[in-house]
Amino acid sequence: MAAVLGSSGWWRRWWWRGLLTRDGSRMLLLLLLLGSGQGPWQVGAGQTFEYLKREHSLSKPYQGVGTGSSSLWNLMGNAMVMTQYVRLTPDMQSKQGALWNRVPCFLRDWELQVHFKIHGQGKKNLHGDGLAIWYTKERMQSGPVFGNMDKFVGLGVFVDTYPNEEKQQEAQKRRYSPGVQRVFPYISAMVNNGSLSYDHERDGRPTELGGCTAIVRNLHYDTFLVIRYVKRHLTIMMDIDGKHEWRDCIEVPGVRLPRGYYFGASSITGDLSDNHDIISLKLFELTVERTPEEEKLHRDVFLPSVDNMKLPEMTAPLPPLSGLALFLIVFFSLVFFVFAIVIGIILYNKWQDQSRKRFY
Ligand SMILES: [Ca+2]
Repeated sequence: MAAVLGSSGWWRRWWWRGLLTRDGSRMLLLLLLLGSGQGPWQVGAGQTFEYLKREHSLSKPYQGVGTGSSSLWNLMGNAMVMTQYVRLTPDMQSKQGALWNRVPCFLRDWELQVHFKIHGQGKKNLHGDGLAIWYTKERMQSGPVFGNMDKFVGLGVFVDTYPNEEKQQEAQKRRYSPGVQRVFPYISAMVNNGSLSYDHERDGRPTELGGCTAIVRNLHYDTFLVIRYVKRHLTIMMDIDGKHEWRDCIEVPGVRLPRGYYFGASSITGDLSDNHDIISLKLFELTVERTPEEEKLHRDVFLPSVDNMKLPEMTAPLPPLSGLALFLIVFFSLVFFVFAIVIGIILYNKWQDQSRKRFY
């Protein structure tokens, strides 16, 4: 058993997942019965199947990474492909880099497993700034939010290694009220419809959906993050203690994300720096059953939003006009126009008649 489960990363991940499911023993039995090969695998209490989607995944030896239009993944800025990882930024000041999937994702329910490593020379709080994982409408747009554009449209998950807000408070000799301070490195999530700015000076506090402390720097074991999106439920978990267990970080129901967005990862360094490496990104399609009511509720959306959370400036666009509505508007406009011309002609003739009478 140990030989089977321990030999490849794939099995290990499944083994860990098995430990986490409520029905772990059943999962293990299933693994042993099915032997090796690709999914689908049944997870949990018989509701979910998973399939690895190669077109949205990245792993060694990174053959599909490059600049060409045939590449599955494109690099930006200072990002570099090495043999064991894709380095978003090196441990040097003022660098930024990104990695973007070229294929839009049209899955309704998915899970992204991120194997990453953040390490560098900097001692406590003298390193930065962290990395971000994206599921957004736009791709390959460099900017100030961990190397990506501000006012993005979609989901951003940030592994923030530098406490900007805390450092400012310290400089102003102010203290946090208890329960407000966040311990860094810190993972947080943000959903944006393109109207919100990420507040870098406050580490995204005004717009965060949730977050947790994640001590992830300079570790000698592998660190993972998983972003799961199932039935509009966003769950973020991490495996950063070297214990091969997923630990809860963020859970938000009612997250509406459109389909057809792109997965990406980005990072930035400023005065402080770190190596920000992506070792693998594995996207799984989750096949879940929906009741007819859920089917109705989970219809496609055109803009990202979060239920019961009034984010400032969040405004939905007017629904696009249907063909019939457009036809009726044009038709009645024309009728009105013709009617106005006819009235105009009649009035003009009457006025002419009257002025002629005045002459006689
Ligand atoms: Ca920060």
